[in-house]
Amino acid sequence: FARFANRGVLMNKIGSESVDQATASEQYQASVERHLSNDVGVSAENARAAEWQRAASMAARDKLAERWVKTQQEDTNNQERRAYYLSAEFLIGRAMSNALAALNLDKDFATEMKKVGAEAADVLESEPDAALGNGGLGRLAACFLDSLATLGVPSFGYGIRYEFGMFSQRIVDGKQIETPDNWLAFGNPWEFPRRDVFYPVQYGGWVDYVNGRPVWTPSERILARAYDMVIPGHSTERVTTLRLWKASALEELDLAAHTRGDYFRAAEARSKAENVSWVLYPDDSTPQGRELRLRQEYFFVTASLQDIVARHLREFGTLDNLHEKVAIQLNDTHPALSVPELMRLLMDDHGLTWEAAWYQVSRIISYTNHTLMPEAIETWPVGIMQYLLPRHLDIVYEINRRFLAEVERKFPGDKALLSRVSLIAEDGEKRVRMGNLSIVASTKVNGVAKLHSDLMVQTIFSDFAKIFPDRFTNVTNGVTPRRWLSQCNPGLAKLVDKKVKGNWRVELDKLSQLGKSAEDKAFHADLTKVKTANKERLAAYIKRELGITVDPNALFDIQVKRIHEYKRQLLNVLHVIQRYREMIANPEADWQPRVHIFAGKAASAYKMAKLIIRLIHDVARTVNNDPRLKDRLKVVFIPDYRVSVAEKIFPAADVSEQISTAGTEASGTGNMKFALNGALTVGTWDGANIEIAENVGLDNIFVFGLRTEEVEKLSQEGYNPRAWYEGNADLKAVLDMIGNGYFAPEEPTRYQPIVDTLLTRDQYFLLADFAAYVETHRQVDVAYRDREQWLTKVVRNIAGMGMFSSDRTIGEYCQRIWKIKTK
Ligand code: B1H
Repeated sequence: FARFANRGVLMNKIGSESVDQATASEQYQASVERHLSNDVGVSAENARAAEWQRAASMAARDKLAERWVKTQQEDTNNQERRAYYLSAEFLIGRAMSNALAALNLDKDFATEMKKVGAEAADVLESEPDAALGNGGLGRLAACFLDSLATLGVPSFGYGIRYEFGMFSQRIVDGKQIETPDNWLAFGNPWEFPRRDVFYPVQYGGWVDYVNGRPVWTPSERILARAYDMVIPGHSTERVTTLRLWKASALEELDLAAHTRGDYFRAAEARSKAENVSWVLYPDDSTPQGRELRLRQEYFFVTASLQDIVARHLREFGTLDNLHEKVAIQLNDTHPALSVPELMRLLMDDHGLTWEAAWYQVSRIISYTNHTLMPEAIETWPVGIMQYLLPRHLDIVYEINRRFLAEVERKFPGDKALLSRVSLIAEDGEKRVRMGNLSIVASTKVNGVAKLHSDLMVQTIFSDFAKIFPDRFTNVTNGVTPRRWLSQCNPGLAKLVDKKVKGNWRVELDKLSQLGKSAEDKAFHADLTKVKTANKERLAAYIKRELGITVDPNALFDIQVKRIHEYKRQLLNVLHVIQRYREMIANPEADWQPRVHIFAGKAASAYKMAKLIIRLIHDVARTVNNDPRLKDRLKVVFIPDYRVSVAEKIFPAADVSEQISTAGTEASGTGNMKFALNGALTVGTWDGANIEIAENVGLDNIFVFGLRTEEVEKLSQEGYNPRAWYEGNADLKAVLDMIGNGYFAPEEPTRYQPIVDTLLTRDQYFLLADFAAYVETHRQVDVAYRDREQWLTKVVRNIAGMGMFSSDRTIGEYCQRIWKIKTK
């Protein structure tokens, strides 16, 4: 202690920030060592990387806890409106590097660790990812928390503490194998279990009307227990809270059963209850799976709303002003049960009338739509709702009755309209439409990129746009520049620091200053050095993971995202095969060496996506081992794509593949991470690609393919993929190779299903876009060879990415949707 006290005096005397900094780092290191001994229980001499990691995160957590207490106190005192972000997914990834950066301890960490004989990189690598999400939607929620904290917005994230997150992906003989993600196996040093914060969650039973008042008698009751994670802000001491709910039984043990010797029964209630928060998205192809998913959605919705109401009552003692102090954002429809649940809480538990409750609910809730794909729009069979949530179904019916009456008044006699906008789908099995429910109750409904928001009101929600013209808006997605530039690409961040005045990490617009260096040769040389180092780092990872050697001087062309037909990884493969054909036909030509990198997971029940993964592996095997190519073409599938792997991939890309069929990708956020890290986009006129193009300039992006209207027109006219196949000899040859078993001689029919769907249906217009795509890649090769020109484009990309910070996005939510002031 004396050591620090002296430092303090010294610091005050000379007032030097660097001494202050050194002190902070030394104090932190001392705390790490204390935790190592007191909490982890090992000596510094014997500690392994994972043990240092635990100690280091506990020490960081201590520091964050101080900020947390302060933030909570400020928010309680200030009584400002809070934003509550409800999401079934938060794809956080690792927390350590981000925490160190927020605490300004990141720069000395490696040096301090070295002193005790530990390698900082190994310590950081030993942290498991918190993978409580599937993909873009979940990662967006995580970026939003980072920005909420950084902007100092009074806020909470609410979700589920899944015991098992997104499955781990292993590849065996080219096939995806899913294994459980036991991320909590060694405990989670970042979380604060709040043992005194829990709420009942009830399911089933029936509803009686006693003197006209509904009384729900549930048949099952479990508990939701709060586990908090602190989310640090950057360049501020403000933090936000991610509160995740874990399911538990009311009584851990049926003692009577145990005494009878019925141990199975004794533990049954517990395991049944805990099942609710056990795994992220149980496979929804089975009825049991779907019911569990509905249980999960209600579980985190009711716990979060009860918590919000309890906090408000503690702070204000009345619910009259709830709508002035609470803004709730629904991240897609997964938390849409918030609508009937908040009505139920206000009416049944707190005695408000229907009108008073609705007045509040419709001012509190807003909804973000993330997809136009019909199969991803949630509906729940009325039967399951009746059985699990009878009171909520009653409320949904009453909302619907009143809403349809209002529509009938505005548009008299339009029966078709009524049936289209009804909250209940009546064609076939009756189902509750969660999107319609969310819209009817929302203050604002937003899409996630300009095109997506436009299509949303022109297509799936056009009736609602007529009924509620002022309700719909756009808030284009963004990503946090802390994780996705500063932390994942320290080399580039350092260059940006040299060129850009001001704190670009929290004011990303400042990147535009790079524009003046777009043609600066010395800057180009620095950028090349950084990119090459990042490619070497990824090449080493590929070597370690897969044993494949790739040349860091080759062009790295990368497509990473969930495997989905609409995202068209297959189109990418068709181009690779076409290139392969051209190269073996003319092996002496001066081919641009390329590495085509893929990564992504397929949903476990999605057969076609899994077959695409297998095809990528079979093409890789063929291409990578063909001596005629002399290593100038490599294909790599990096397994188990996740946030921590993404952090190694984005900084190493030369070309970013964003090739969804126009009109299908709501926004994309990987596209932003690539461009921010100096990759040029090959992309369709879709999602946020369009706004990226507008911001970096059309000369600095490779746009190809059919536009949304053209896709629509082609489809109206009757799209015949076979005609495109017959009409393009290259395309025909490529598809024939796949169909004839060229890539799977041991089982020539393996890819027949792929060729069949492409020739008979081709729902996503791959064949129509093939020629333009191949031609665009020829242009990419030419452009890449002109190094100065290419690097100018790279600079213009980075310089143009200022608006894609999630700080800008959250600023817009605050201003236009939540009505919350930001500094
Ligand atoms: C997005 C989802 C999604 N849109 C259902 N919809 C899910 C739908 O497990 N489920 O049931 C999970 C996720 N995810 C993505 O959201 C869009 O496809 C991206 O284009 C967009 O960038 C991202 C964030 O807005």
